[in-house]
Amino acid sequence: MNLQLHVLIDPLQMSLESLPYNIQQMAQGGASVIQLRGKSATTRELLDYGQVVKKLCQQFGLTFIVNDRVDVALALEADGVHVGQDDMPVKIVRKLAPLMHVGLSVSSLEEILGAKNCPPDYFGLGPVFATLSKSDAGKPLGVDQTKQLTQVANEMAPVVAIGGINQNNVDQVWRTGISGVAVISAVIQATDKKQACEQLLAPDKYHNQ
Ligand code: TZP
Repeated sequence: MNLQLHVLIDPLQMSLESLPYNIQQMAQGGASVIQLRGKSATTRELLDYGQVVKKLCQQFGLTFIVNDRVDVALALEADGVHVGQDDMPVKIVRKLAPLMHVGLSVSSLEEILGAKNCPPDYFGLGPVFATLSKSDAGKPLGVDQTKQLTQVANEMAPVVAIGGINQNNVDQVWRTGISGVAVISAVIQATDKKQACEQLLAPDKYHNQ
């Protein structure tokens, strides 16, 4: 699974009509994973919207992951599901969805070590920086702590960094040993989503200009 760039999309932030163009642009810019994260969407909304997202991911060669909702991931036959510390434990997700990629959010050493018995396929580690996109994201780890925690987590599974990552700070994040970055605002709020993705993947190219 190519972990390099996850874009989290919410039906509230991206209209159904804009999905074909936006997902194509993100794929062309190097995004590798689309994660459907509709915290305030109804189950029906998630299914209807997710079905369209899944088709587009297949069309453009992207991995399709559903946040939190194992039932929705199964119903949509998604490629994977991403769970948090308060969601269904990885061990039970594996039982219910043995073929799915499973991501697990972690934000401390304790949470990383807690995954030892049943590691996910990748960790989502953060928030690296302060973020307005998740009200309960907790205190930012900063780059140094992200690097230390990534070293430990990498023994179990590759790490995708998340939280406040944008085109101006991503180069420091890439130097922490992570395998990918996950963003909301840095791509969703950009008018040119292809360029926004490119800049997250090749920071030096743009910073040196
Ligand atoms: N988990 C930790 S931080 C975060 C999530 C879902 C939000 C990331 O959004 P942004 O806009 O890229 O900071």
